[in-house]
Amino acid sequence: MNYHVLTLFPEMIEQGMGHSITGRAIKNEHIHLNVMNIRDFTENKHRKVDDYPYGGGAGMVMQPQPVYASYEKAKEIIQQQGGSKKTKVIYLTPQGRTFNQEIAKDLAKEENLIFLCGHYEGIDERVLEEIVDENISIGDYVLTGGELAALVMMDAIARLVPEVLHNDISAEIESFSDGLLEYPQYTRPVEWHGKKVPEILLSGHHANIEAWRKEQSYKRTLERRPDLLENN
Ligand code: 9D3
Repeated sequence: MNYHVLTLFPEMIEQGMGHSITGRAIKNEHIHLNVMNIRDFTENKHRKVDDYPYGGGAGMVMQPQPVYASYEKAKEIIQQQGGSKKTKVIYLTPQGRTFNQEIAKDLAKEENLIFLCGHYEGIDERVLEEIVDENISIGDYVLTGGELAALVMMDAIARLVPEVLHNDISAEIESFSDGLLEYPQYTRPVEWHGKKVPEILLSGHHANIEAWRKEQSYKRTLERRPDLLENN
């Protein structure tokens, strides 16, 4: 999996991807991360990336030239890396369809994902028409730009790349697909703040434990996320 990010805040992406499981996946070369600073592709001496909107209105609009030039550079790098055509350009925007696990699974099948992060009041529509395959939002709240949304998507997609998670955890992904929330977990000590670990978990009766956990999953889903049960 090769991630390419077109952004005005490259350090935000580099910092966000440098830790935990994604950081390790990049180090182990299971994931490649190529961050492009859109400002590096300007052709004016002040490195200006935005201008006033035609027709008037508040704020500034990102100009098409540096966005397109950074996209072309990303495509050039994809060619150099072997030139696979399995590439999607994703524009992070509040106007996109809402990201979810199903979209993550689909995008994990791609070889190259190019994330375009906007700022200001948006990006000139003409370059979006030429390069964007998918418009995606991460939810109905207002962020200051697309970078955190790109990080959320890259994190969710990375753990679906087979080499990224250890085999035991990937097996867990399969069983989680029953669509229920997880059962509660306990570890030592057996009593903490006067609260005891449920007796059944100490019993060694594996069938009973499994039944208890299934019941807990169901009760918890009913209580916290009843919307998940509506199609079951
Ligand atoms: C001030 C402009 N807003 C008019 C009401 C629209 C707007 C444009 C751009 C609001 C936020 C943003 C910046 N957000 C993103 O680029 C973004 C985002 C988000 O804000 N919420 C959820 N998902 C995403 S993906 C990219």
